[in-house]
Amino acid sequence: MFRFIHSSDLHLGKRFGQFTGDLPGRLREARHGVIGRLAQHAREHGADTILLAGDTFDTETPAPDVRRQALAAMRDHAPVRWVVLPGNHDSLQAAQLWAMLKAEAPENVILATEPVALPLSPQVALLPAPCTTRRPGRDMSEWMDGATTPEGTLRLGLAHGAIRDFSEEGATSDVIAPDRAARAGLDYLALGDWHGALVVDPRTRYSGTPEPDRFKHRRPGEALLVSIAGRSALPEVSALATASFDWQILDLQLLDGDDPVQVLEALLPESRRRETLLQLVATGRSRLPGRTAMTEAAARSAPDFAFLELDDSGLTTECEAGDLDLIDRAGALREAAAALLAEAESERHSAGEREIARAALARLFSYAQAVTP
Ligand SMILES: [Mn+2]
Repeated sequence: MFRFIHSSDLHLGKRFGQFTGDLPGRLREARHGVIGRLAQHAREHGADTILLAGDTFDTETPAPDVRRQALAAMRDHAPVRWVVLPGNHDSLQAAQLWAMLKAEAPENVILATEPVALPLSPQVALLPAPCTTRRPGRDMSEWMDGATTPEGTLRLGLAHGAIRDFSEEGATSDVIAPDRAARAGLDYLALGDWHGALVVDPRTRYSGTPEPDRFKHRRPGEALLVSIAGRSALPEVSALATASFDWQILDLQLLDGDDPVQVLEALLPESRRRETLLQLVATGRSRLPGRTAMTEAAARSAPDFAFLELDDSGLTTECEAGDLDLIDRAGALREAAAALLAEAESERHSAGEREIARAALARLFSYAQAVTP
């Protein structure tokens, strides 16, 4: 029985420049913390090896502290053994990075930088397919088909890149053959690149990133615990929870008659708000007062969360004369409100312009509410 952990896409050192305040630093630190969480799972489950299927580092030139502290953390968890594969973000083109890693790597860190069989034990051979450049433009796992390993040895593949339609960055030029495991007689093919866990076939999986870094995948961060009983056995795979932050997209669908504030508040998670990044996507229809109240409710709750963003660009505002009456019955304010409403709903304007008009109308509405005795 051989048992190991399959992970990928740690993206250590990622900057998260789209966020402000302390959050980028907290998210970066969480990625470093994954090293310890993976090692703890390895100890608890009796796995002695952790395969990292590429993009361990976010860039070809990670800051020295990112690189050195990652290696030190890995060393601290010996005898757990780490296998680090060059991905597309940290490809072999980053010659300086890999030279420094080679010089600094502790004994329990194996750099899988060459497409040659690596013995993980007398019974287990690892066939790595390191990315030579950011976009190799060919299937780096092809060599595995002809790789010879001793009779009876388990054959594990380790590769990084797109398969079929699954490319994290929308590129499809360097596609790994979806049936590579079968073609190369692999017992298991550990893939990286796609940031959500994904089963390609019983012997081929993407682990996804252990610490989510975007809203796209709607999956928690996880790593895979893989056990293989022998050459003919199918791998047994289970997911291990590894993330410290939750990234959630929540669909806020509003129907006529819904109270948008109630719908919003029922949707917000109760616990772990400080570790939760939320994207609320509002769709459907809402009246102007409800919409304004919902925006204000979201703004009131936002400080509880690591991040909370309300995207209401897909929400249609229903505005009746009575709603504009709440701003003013006549005069300059009323005229401005009517003009903004017309702009917010005009097909002649771009989505961005309509959004600005909508936001201005909502603001005008809330000012009017505030000054109404
Ligand atoms: Mn990646």
